[in-house]
Amino acid sequence: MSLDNLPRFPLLLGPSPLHPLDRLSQELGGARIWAKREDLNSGLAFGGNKTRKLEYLVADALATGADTLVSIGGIQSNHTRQVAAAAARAGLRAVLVQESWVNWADDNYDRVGNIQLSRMLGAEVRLVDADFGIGVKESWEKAIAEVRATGATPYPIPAGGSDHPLGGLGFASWIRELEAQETELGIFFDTVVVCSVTGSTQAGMIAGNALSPRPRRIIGVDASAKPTETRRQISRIARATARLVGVERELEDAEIVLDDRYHGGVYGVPDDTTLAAIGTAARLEGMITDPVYEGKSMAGLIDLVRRREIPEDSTVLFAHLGGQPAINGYSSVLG
Ligand code: 5PA
Repeated sequence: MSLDNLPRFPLLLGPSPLHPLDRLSQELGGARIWAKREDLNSGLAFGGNKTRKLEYLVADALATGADTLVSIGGIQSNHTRQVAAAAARAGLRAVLVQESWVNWADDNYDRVGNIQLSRMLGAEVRLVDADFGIGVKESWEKAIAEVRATGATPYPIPAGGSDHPLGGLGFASWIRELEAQETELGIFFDTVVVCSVTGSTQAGMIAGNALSPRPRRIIGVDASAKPTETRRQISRIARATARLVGVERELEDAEIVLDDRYHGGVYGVPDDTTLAAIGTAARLEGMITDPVYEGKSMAGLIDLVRRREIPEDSTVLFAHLGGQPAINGYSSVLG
């Protein structure tokens, strides 16, 4: 099997845009920094990294005769919002389990942002009281069984579309897409900084990188605050995806890099460093990052460039994976 002949249901508008972050680079005084924007990858409900993964999962759902996508996330899950949008586009139903993963006090937290959008997109949203975890959840298994009991055909999509045989494909192809853009622009990004929680975004990149004639450093920034679980999941998905796309060697542990210094202690809660990074990207670049994911990977990028852990002569790419709708549930600390 190779990346070229795996079926995809088209959800993207084309390659996601790339642009330099000149004022941020100048402020930090080291590496040249660019961004690749998954928040601008599609016309579907504000896009994001899951839209790219879902091209493969929705194709599989349609091929296997499923009629209902069943997925899971936190109340402000970006993933479930993108499942809702993809279901609408593909003419499928969506049942979304939204767990209380984050203990956040804004009184509109369960009405605005992602959850509002999922409801507008026609998904059936089920609120469940349960803690954060990237593993298989009982509430999700129950929802799958309930859909089946009604006579419908569920297509189970795990948290983040990650722990699924096709979950790593979207970002293995992202590396291909990036290589074509680099050739066109005459540039090479020696380092990519990417936020990781359920792991298949980074895992796909690692698998795609292993196929590449010119591999680069992929630095994951953990936002799960449970880095042991996230690292284990990245490693498993990267190895499975590598086999699926035809990498003919075992991946080495050194290819799986997850930095656990920037998660702020708790999933879904920004600390002062996260909020400062969000402010810096907004005020220098007009670029919005969210308090759950990209605010944390932006904090990582800023610190790694400042400390020269990403060297001065580097050209580094910030993978912006979306997530902005959640800011509406965080007005007590943002703006
Ligand atoms: C998410 C995930 P992975 O889960 O593939 O590691 O991606 C991390 C990530 N940035 C980074 C944004 C904006 C994300 O939404 N979000 C999850 C969700 O339910 O939204 C899967 C956790």
